Amino acid sequence: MLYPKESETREVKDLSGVWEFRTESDKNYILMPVPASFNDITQDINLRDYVGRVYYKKSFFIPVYWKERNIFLRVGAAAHFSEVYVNGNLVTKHKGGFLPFEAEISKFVNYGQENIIEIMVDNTLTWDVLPPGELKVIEDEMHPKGYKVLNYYFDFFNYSGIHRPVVIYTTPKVYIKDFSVITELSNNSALVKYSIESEGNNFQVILRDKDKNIVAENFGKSGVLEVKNPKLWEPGNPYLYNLEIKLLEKDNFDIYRMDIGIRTVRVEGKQFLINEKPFYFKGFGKHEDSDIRGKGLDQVINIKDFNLLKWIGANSFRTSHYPYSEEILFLADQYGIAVIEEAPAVGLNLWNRNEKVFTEGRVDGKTLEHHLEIMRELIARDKNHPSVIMWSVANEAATYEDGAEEYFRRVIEETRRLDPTRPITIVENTKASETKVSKYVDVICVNRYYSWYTDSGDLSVIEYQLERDLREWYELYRKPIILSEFGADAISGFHSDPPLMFTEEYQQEMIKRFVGVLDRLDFVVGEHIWNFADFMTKQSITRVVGNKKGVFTRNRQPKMVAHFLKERWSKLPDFWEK
Ligand code: GCB
Repeated sequence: MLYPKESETREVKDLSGVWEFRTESDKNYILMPVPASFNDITQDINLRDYVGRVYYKKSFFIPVYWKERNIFLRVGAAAHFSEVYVNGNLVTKHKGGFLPFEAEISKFVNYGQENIIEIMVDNTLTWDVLPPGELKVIEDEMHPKGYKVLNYYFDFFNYSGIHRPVVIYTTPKVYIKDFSVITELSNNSALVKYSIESEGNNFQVILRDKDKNIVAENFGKSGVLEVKNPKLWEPGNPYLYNLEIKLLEKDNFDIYRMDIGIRTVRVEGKQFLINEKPFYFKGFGKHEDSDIRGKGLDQVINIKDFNLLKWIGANSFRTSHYPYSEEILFLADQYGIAVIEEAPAVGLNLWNRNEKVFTEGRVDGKTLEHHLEIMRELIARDKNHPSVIMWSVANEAATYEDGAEEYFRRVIEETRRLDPTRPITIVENTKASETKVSKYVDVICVNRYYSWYTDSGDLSVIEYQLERDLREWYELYRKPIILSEFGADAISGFHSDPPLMFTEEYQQEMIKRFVGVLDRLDFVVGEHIWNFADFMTKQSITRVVGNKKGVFTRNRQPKMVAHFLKERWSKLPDFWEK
């Protein structure tokens, strides 16, 4: 699925801005920004914690000359179920809150007149959407009749609404629907293999370097562009070429351009190779989360985040726990930050060994169908980003359950079929000997919180426990390992010596001890700290206005440990033979 971009043959009308908004039971509309989560915009606690349907509405105009074109309406993401109406006609529906969807609306619009778009968004979580949840009616003497709660088992607030831009764009009647590129290296040249999806037949494909010089050209619907002495894309040194695709048909002349990178990725033995060099992941699990905006796209925050990643010496992050916006991936391509892209499969775990998750009525065949569909949509959206170097199919699922094995075998097999070029991982928090799934993936990602959730407050256990644990993973699977989460809550401004939990000292000392172990283990190919910044969660007795494991505050200011990491990561190269 192509990102909507302007060219000589395409126009894009961005409907971002102020929309009218109401909840299902409310007759009156209020003003609501799009994109943004609706939760933190007003002073109304009922809206902050609202569960159910909401309606967004806006008017727009379509010029008469657009009659000659196809007109598409595209929603970047709306959490979690959506229906889109144009002038009262249902034009599309979508399930899942973190991927785009679109519909051709040419026959539903009034040319040269006002049009109305309405989007219904429902944030109720069920067991057949990812991430899952369930609306429970509580029937006991302590609660009034009909009292409901939305239960979910992931650790971030269920921000809701239209989170990414809504745009209208045009194409010629016959147009470039999609394309994909795969890059390969041989000696001093690179092969850029492309294929175009279109009803048209005559194409010209041109690859230009940064100075706009043509470096390769071809004419088929699919083909190979050969680049002599290619400049490669890699973390820290992200060279981008511009690919221009032209559909050369008289009445259907179409042009689409995208910056692409030439690079290879593969796993061999203990190593994660980018351009055949052993890469070491330094970075974070992140969130799309910021004050007031919630999960709404904000390029101010996004560019600040990339500047902070550069400042601290990070070279990668994981899109924990869902696909991030396309805008973020374009920035990752440009800043040279490698991305492990994760499916929104989080919360597939009830944290109670006596309660099965992979069972009929919870994570079952319907969930699997949706998960497979998500992998298709995700790969279709992001296959051409050089920054995306691995897929993560889930975070901390109950992979020790029997039902998890067949479920994830299917998800991983489908992911590999869709994209044989990128390694696949699943992020685990089980013991090495208990998971039934890690044998199917290429890279082992593990999350560990020694001295935090276990032996709370006792930093002295870290070295012993972590080393033993990681060695066991390597002995069993012989695959490269990334420590994909470790960290401690630290409330900015809380200090103590000796270090006590929740202080900046404790967070720093914990992270220091963890990375000390990683340095000794040659099969460990990366360290991702949990989390880049403090973020909002649902309210609970273990969360102090959200999760405070950020190395930066929610307002993107450094805590003590940020300086330690900056120092460490500036000395650790991106590529090295461990
Ligand atoms: C985890 C989860 C992450 C949580 C984190 C924590 O293992 O993957 O979503 O936020 O722990 O802080 O508890």
